[in-house]
Amino acid sequence: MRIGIVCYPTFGGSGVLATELGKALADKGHQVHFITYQQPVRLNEFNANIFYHEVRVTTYPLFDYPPYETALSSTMVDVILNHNLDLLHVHYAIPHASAAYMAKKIVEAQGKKIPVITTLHGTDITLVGRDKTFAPVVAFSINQSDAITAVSKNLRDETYNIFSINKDIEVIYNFVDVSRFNKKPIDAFRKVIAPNGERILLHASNFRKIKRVQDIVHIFYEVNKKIPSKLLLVGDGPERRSVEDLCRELNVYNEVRFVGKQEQMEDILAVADLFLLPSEYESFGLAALEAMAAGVPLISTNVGGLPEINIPGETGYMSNVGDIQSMSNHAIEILQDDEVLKRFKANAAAQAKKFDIHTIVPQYEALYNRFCKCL
Ligand code: GMT
Repeated sequence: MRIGIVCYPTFGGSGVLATELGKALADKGHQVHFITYQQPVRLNEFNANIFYHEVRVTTYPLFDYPPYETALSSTMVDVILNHNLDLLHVHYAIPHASAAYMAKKIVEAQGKKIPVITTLHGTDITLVGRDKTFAPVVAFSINQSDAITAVSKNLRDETYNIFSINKDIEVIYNFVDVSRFNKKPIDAFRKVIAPNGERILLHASNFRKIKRVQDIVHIFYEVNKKIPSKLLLVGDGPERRSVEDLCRELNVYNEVRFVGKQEQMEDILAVADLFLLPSEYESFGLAALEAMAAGVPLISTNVGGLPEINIPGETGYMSNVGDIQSMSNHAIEILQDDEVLKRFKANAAAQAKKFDIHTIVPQYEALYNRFCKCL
């Protein structure tokens, strides 16, 4: 099958998921065409079945806002026609679903039919998508998609609550390549981070407000009073400065390492003991699933799709948003005893297997097949 994948090429969960999906499909013999404004960060290996088409936006003095969506639709048209695509799979509704609708209509006028599948990822619905600036276009273009998927039951339900959607939304969960994350820790790396065998707490995100990274510092502050520990913060974003300030204020800066954006998450996760995700909302929590695949238990909030992956008392614990005390207590409970930690680690790894790439990718293929007569 010849599949066009449209996504954000950045470290965000939707881009990571879309890229991993494209790579997995290419490994299975499909021809995959990525259409984005930049090479996706996880597209870091050569594969003869993978093609990359850059969306270039022409600048012109008249344009205070260069029309990216128009350039994206035009690139889609070019790729659909010149590579005879069988379907377009767009990740994150804004502006990918409406750009795909436009491209579909343009090629239709030239006699080419192409199904469009839209995967909803989270903030494209619950945060940005519902904003009045975008909502009518988002709702229309979702309804015009030939198939719609959401990454959790919660996101499916939220989409029905927020928009008037007259089609089925199929749930296809985020996935992880369990074999990739099942790695032995690199001793030298662990020693650099925790020279005296301290427990390692980890968080990875885009440091947006919705992630509540400040809560992590407060939780770490409480844990560190009781258990010798270090905090590794992976990623970067708008809240980074304020998080650093808080670390200094609480006098834990020397126990915290900001390692910035990282591609080799499997090596970092291999040395971690606990993953913290105290988000305000999380449609699924792909970063947490990757952690669990590496055998790292999860302390999270109980919002969005997180209850669909985190089993309290087994793979970790869940608390209300902002309940730092509860999250700290749970973290201490897991970390203070070697045997307890070992049990939680094993459970986390076992739970991640339910979301393995080999289970979930065939669900996308089955969906494609329903809309494609080419196989
Ligand atoms: O988490 C982010 O802010 C990035 C965002 C994205 O779309 O790039 O992630 C969303 O999609 C991921 C992949 O489906 C989900 O695992 C994340 O939970 C979701 N983030 C939110 O809902 C906040």
